[in-house]
Amino acid sequence: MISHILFLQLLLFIPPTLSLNHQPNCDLNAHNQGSTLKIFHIDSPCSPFKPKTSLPWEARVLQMLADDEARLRYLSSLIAGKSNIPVASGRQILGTPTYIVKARVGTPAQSLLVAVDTSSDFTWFPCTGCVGCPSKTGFSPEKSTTFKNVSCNSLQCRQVPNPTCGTGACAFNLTYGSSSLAGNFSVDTLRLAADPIPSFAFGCVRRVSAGATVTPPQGLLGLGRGSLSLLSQSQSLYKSTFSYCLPSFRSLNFSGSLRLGPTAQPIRLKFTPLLRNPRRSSLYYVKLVGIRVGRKVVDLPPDAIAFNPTTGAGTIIDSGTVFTRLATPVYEAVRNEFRKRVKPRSAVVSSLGGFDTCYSTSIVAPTVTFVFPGVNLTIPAENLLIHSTLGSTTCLAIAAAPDNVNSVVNVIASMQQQNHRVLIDVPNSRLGLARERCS
Ligand SMILES: *[C@@H]1O[C@H](CO)[C@@H](O)[C@H](O)[C@H]1NC(C)=O
Ligand SMILES: *[C@@H]1O[C@H](CO)[C@@H](O)[C@H](O)[C@H]1NC(C)=O
Ligand SMILES: *[C@@H]1O[C@H](CO)[C@@H](O)[C@H](O)[C@H]1NC(C)=O
Ligand SMILES: *[C@@H]1O[C@H](CO)[C@@H](O)[C@H](O)[C@H]1NC(C)=O
Ligand SMILES: CC(=O)N[C@H]1CO[C@H](CO)[C@@H](O)[C@@H]1O
Repeated sequence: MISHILFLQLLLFIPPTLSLNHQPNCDLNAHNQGSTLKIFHIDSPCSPFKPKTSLPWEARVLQMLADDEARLRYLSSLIAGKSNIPVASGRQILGTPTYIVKARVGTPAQSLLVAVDTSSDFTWFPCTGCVGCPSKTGFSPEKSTTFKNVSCNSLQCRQVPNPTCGTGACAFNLTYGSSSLAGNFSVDTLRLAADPIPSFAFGCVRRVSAGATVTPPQGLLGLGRGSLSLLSQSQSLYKSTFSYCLPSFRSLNFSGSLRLGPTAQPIRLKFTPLLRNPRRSSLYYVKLVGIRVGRKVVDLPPDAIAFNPTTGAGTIIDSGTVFTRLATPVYEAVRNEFRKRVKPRSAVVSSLGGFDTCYSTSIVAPTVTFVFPGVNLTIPAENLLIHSTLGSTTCLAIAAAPDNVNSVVNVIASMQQQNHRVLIDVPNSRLGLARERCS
C-alpha cells in the first residue's frame, strides 16, 4: 500500500520548471497574524538574500550538502562547557539555517529577516557600524528608545558565551574555530507577528573576525531549548511551545508558517516523547527506535541509535541541517537495504558528490520510515529523493554523518521535514508530527 503511494508520487513528480505557476505572496505581513509568522526559504523569490547567480540545481544541492558537514560539526560541538566550535575549511557555520522569518526590533520597530534555528539559543542581529558583517542592513540601536545594554552584574550576563566587561556593559564573543562574532549583550522589544516581547535579550553584533562570511545576513532567532533562547525568554507568552511547517525548497514560491505558543496548534498530530540531553542542552532530542525500508525493519547497531545523556548521543530534529545524517553504521545499513529494494533490480548505482546512492535511470524507490515511540515517520518520495534538473539523476537524499564528529548525533533534517507540521511541546515533553502541505 505504502509502496503504491510512493510509486504514484514518483509518477506524479513534476519537474520544477513545469510546476504550478504559483505567484509568491511576498508580503511578509500578510499572514503575520496572532502568533503565526510566515516562513520562507532563504532562496525564495521573496527573500532579499536569494542567490544572485543561479547555480545549476546539482551544484546547489552539493553545496547544501557541503554546508551541512560544517553544521554537523557545529551541532556535535554543542557539548556543555565547550565554547570553541570548529569550522570547516574557513566556511562560516552559524551554518546553513535556511529558513527566514520577519522580526521587528526596537521602538519604533525596525524590520529584520532573521534565520530560524531550532538548535541555537543565542539570538543576534548585526548592529550599526558592525565591522566585518556581510550586510549593511542590520539593527540600529541608537534609533530605538527602548534599547538597553545588559549590565555586567546581571544574572543574564553569566549565561552569555565568553562574557567580558567593557565599561560596565556585558560583551560576548562567540568563537567558531578561526572565526568569531563579538558585540554587546543588549535588550530591546522584539515583535514577532502581533506579539511584543519586551526586554528581549540578544547579541548586538559589532564585529566579525576577518575572513568569515557570516550567514544569515540579518541575524538569527534562537529557538533552541536552552536558557537564553526565545522560548526561555517568553515563557509566560509562548510556554515553550511552537510548531512549524517548512515549505519545500523545490517550490521556492511557497511559504510555510512558524506558530508560537500553545494556542491554535493543530491537534491531529501523532506524538513521541521529546527528550532533553544535558550534554547538548539546546537540542530537541527524540528516541529513534528503528528504521524501516519498505516493510523491512533494518538491523541497526543499538549503540548507534541509543539516546545517551552522558555522552550526548542520540537523534535530534533540526531545522538548520538540510539532509538527514545518520551515524555511519546506521546509514550503511539503511542504504544497503534501500539499494536492494530499488526497482528495477538492474538499476546501476552511481554517486553524486556526497550522495552515494544515485541512479541515472528511472527507478521505483522503497519508502524509508523512522520509527519513534508513538510515531512512524514515513518519508514520502518528494522528501526522500533528490532529482537533478532534467530528471536524469535521482539520489537518496540522506547521508552518513561526518566521521570526525564527537559522539553520535543522528539528525532528522529539514528536507525530510518539509511539508510536515512539527510541534515542539516542552511542557508536555512531546513532539508532534503530521503531514501538511505548507502554503
Ligand atoms: C515563482 O514565481 C516567479 C515570479 O512570480 C515566477 O516567475 C516563477 O515561474 C514561479 N515559479 C514556480 C516554480 O512557480
Ligand atoms: C551600549 O553599548 C554600546 C557599545 O559600547 C554603546 O555604544 C552604547 O552607547 C550603549 N548604549 C546604551 C543605551 O547605553
Ligand atoms: C574573540 O576573541 C578571540 C580570542 O580572544 C579573538 O581572537 C577574536 O578576535 C575575538 N573576536 C572578535 C570578533 O573580536
Ligand atoms: C509503527 O509501525 C509498526 C510496525 O513496524 C507498528 O507495529 C506500530 O504500531 C506503528 N506505530 C504507530 C504509532 O503507528
Ligand atoms: C564588542 C563591543 O561592542 N563591546 C562594547 C560593549 O560595551 C562596552 C561598554 O559600552 C564597550 O566598552 C565595549 O567596547
